[in-house]
Amino acid sequence: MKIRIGIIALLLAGVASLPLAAKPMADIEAQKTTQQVSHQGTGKVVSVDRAKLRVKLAHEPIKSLGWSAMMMDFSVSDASLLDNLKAGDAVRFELRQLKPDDLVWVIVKIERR
Ligand SMILES: [Cu+2]
Repeated sequence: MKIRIGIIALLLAGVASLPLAAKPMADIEAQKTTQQVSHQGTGKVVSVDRAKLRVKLAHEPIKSLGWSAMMMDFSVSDASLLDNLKAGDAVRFELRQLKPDDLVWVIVKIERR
């Protein structure tokens, strides 16, 4: 009798704790993925400013952002992204916002193509 009650208690504890532990985590993950939208672009390096962590690109249109082709400066999320870049390189890159409603798009990935 005691054993059976113990098993039932264990089962109830397991059933009760699973959804409680799992659901908030799932919600947090869902929020992260919706906030971290990224956009892909291609273009050419015009200049690299390693001190300011910036790169000037002549980028092709980025349809997902409604941007036409233009020349502009981008900040990079990490100095190492600029390591192998020089003026004239054809590149593909990925943009993300640091904060959800930020208007500033930062390069989080860039590679020669
Ligand atoms: Cu632009």
